[in-house]
Amino acid sequence: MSKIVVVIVAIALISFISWWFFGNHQQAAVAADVSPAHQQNVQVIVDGGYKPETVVLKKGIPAQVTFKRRDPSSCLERVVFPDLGINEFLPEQADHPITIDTSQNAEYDYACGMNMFHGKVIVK
Ligand SMILES: [Cu+2]
Repeated sequence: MSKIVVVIVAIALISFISWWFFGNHQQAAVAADVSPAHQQNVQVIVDGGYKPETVVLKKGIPAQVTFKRRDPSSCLERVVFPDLGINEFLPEQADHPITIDTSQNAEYDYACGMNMFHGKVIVK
């Protein structure tokens, strides 16, 4: 009887561990709104990190990601897209749009100036 209990506990433990390591815990990505003027825009709030962390843009439609920095710390005052050669200052409490190239499928990682906080823009 106790053997059965041990086996059940072991199976439960293994399932939990594999869920923990291999399960999908990512927060949902947010898609940009496409306006009638054929332009897409999505807002990212900068406040102790990036919210949402991942945004999805439609390929082939001009796009801007508008960063709004609520966080006063200097850590998040710059946003860097290494693949796009973008390194810009984000004024506090203001909308700061950044134009993203949507001509091809891509995943652009971005980060704060010190590479501590990370986000991603997906074009597809
Ligand atoms: Cu930083």
